[in-house]
Amino acid sequence: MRAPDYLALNPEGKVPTLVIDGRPLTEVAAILFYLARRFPEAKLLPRDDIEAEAQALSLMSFIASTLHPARARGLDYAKAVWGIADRRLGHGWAIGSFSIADIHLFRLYWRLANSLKPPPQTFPNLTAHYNRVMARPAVQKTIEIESNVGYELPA
Ligand SMILES: N[C@@H](CCC(=O)N[C@@H](CS)C(=O)NCC(=O)O)C(=O)O
Repeated sequence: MRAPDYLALNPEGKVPTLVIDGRPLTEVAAILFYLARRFPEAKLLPRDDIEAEAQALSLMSFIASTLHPARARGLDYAKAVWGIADRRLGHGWAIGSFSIADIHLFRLYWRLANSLKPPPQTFPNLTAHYNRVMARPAVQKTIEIESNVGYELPA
């Protein structure tokens, strides 16, 4: 990620970057938005419901700006902001039906769950959400592919 070729695509030297016909698109939230709109048959973002779309963007902005970098601000801060996410999530999917906001949230919580390993009752809604997402065949397939290429969680 520090190689000049990669920095030309993403000057921040971070992942992910999606290259669309040679043009780089960075930031998880933007990539998920692109994929949802590019493949509408996957039904990952409702159409014609401005408020639901805005709620998805709201949660993804919170995830990217607050949850994702939380560990760097210490464990107490991370616990506090993940607690906010847990309460905000409640019992169902992030915006009513399964969407890109659930994918973004799951991916970050998956890292937390498998590195810090908080007891399930610490974030009960996130734990239930994690289990529901993990049960999806596409997620199982992705995890299998990642395991086969030796993906390792950051410490
Ligand atoms: N705001 C970016 C954050 C991207 C980010 O922090 N990626 C991490 C991996 S999850 C990374 O590339 N870390 C390696 C590094 O910082 O060197 C997004 O939401 O896509």
